[in-house]
Amino acid sequence: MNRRTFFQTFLAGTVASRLLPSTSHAQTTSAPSGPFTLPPLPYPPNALEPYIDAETMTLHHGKHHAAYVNNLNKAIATYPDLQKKSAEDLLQNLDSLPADIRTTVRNNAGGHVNHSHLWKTLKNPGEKPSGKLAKEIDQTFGSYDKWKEEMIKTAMGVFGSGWAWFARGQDGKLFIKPYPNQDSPVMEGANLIYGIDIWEHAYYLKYRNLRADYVKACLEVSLYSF
Ligand code: MN3
Repeated sequence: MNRRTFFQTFLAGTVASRLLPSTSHAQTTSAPSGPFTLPPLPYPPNALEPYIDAETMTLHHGKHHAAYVNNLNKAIATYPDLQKKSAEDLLQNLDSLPADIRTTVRNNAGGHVNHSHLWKTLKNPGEKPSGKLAKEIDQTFGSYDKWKEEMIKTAMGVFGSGWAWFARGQDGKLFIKPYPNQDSPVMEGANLIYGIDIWEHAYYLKYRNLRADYVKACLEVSLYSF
């Protein structure tokens, strides 16, 4: 089954109804229903086993990511103008936001953007970069293995919760950098390519304190060639 067929089958299946926020739930919760919504996982939660376990995926997507979306909607509930903006737009213009919601938007729009990208880049089995990006990685980091080393070093160096991001800056150059909390390269106008989530919610159920094993596992289930 190729990825597309798989995705279609998955959407048609009962798993989808458990992952997609149901209308009845939206009606009974006090969280505003929009404008931001939780994107469905593009695969079943067990698709990345044994590297990333189904329970972690279910909680990470259905609880943690959902909370960022709900909290972002709540923060802008009384600001109709902000509801028309994209999450990326909000992150790139934090200084222009009302001071009382600035930090909440930074954390939750960041969480929404970072995770929306993360789900799309995970796939089992992982693929190595190909084409133009592979060449650029060789030119920028020396080789794919050196790039991998740099990702691992950056991910291991994050103190507390945060991310290791591989992204393309506004100047067109590739870079790898650590970000605290839910900060995102998007805040600097960069384009996300691939991130490793270093919050304990992303790995603690399966990996406990063994962050290095989790980071290596991420690199096994990652799709870079998009
Ligand atoms: Mn996370």
